[in-house]
Amino acid sequence: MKRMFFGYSVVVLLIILAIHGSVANDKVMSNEVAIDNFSFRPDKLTVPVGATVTWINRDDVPHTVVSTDKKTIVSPALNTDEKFSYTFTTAGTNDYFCSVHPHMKGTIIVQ
Ligand SMILES: [Cu+2]
Repeated sequence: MKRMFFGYSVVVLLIILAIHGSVANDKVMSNEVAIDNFSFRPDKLTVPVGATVTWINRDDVPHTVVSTDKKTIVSPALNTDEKFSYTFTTAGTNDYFCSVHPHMKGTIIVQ
C-alpha cells in the first residue's frame, strides 16, 4: 500500500513538472533572429500576432533587416552585436532581406 502511494506521488509529480515545463517554455519563447555568417538564423520564424522580433548581428560586418516591400521593416545598418526590433501587429508572411547583401533572406510568419 505504501509502495503504491509512493508510485502515485511520483506520477503526480511528473505531471506537475510536465505542465510547469511547458508553461515555462512558452514564457521563454524567444523571438530572436541571429545574423550570423551572412545568414538569418532561423531564416524562417513563426510568431503570434503582436510579437516583437529582435534581430541581433553576430557578424563582424554590418547588416540590415529590410522587408521586400522596402517600407514595412527598414532597419538601420546594424554593427556587430547591435539589435533591431520590430513588432508584428497583423497576421501574414513577411519576407525580408539584408539590403547590403541581398542574397541574405528571411521570413517571419505571423499568425
Ligand atoms: Cu548583410
